[in-house]
Amino acid sequence: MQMTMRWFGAGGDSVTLEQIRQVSGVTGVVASLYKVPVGTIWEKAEILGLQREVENAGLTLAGIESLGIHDSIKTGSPEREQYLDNYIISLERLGEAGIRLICYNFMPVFDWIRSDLAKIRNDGATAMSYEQKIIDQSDPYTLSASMNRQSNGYALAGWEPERLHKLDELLEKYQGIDEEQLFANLAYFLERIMPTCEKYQIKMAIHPDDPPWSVFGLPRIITGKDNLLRLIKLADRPFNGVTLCTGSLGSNPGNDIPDIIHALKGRIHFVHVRNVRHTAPGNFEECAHFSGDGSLDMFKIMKTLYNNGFDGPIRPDHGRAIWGEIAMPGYGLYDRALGASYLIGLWEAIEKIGDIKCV
Ligand code: DNO
Repeated sequence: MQMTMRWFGAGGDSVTLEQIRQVSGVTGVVASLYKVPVGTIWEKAEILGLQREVENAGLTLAGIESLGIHDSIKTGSPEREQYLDNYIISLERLGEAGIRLICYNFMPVFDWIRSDLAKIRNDGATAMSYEQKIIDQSDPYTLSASMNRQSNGYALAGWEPERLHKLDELLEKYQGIDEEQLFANLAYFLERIMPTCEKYQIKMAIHPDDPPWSVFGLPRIITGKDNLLRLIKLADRPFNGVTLCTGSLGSNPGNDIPDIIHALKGRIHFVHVRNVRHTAPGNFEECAHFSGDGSLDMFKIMKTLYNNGFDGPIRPDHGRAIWGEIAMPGYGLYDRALGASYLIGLWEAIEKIGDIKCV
């Protein structure tokens, strides 16, 4: 297991690589070329520049989060061939640079969705939360404006204003795309990229939909065990895998995370670990990582990963905003560093306990 943190790049993040380097046990970051619009071919020099910057700080670039998928690929429109070619060229360049892990998602239009990016908690910290009623009373335009207003001035990954200013056009493209069609388009994408992934040994790790249910009538398919198994079968090859995001999947209380880990054995290539608290059906609040603060059993999750032989990169996921830190919502240094330390502690204990059967 390699403990990593997400880094949004110099100028795009309040957290520096030097700070990440000082979180004990963290040896790598996952990052992206955030300024490159989704669909554009990645320049080799920029990939190498990012890698050099990370390595100069004493860390490794453990993977790319994310290499975004253009909406034409998700909707299966005729321009997708061009965008698939672009994606493959970017993959080849990443592969040549030694990158072996790509996190991506197949969510239509929006990435992760929250109704509140700074809900005040009992401990005085703030955290992101989701209330279905607020979303139902909203619309994609109001929500997108509200998310960006609450971003503390940072560009939120997946909510790029330049992409969302064409929201009408984008939503229009998804007319008539249902879950079956989205699965078919995902299958086509995987079929096209798998030979390149195999050539360069690049593990593709799809991120679950967050939250894992349909929002604004748009289809969402990476939602739980059955659909994850279906995704695996779309291209039943080792490089077609999953980012197990405990918080995204776990916001649906019906998703049993340890059971999903067992079911996906060998196909979990990357893990985002965070806890989440279920507050009412369809509602949840983000919280501190440790089990006592939320609804998930973090020990059991880590133990199940260990038992199933997981040995890839893990990262703490969204944290609370604590100690007065102003950062991109969910991505401050302090609570994620606490989260990383907690997860490293769990892992050390699990490794030392070895085979004692407690889960
Ligand atoms: C949110 C993240 C997601 C994730 C993408 C992967 O904080 O977990 O934005 O990076 O969905 O493509």
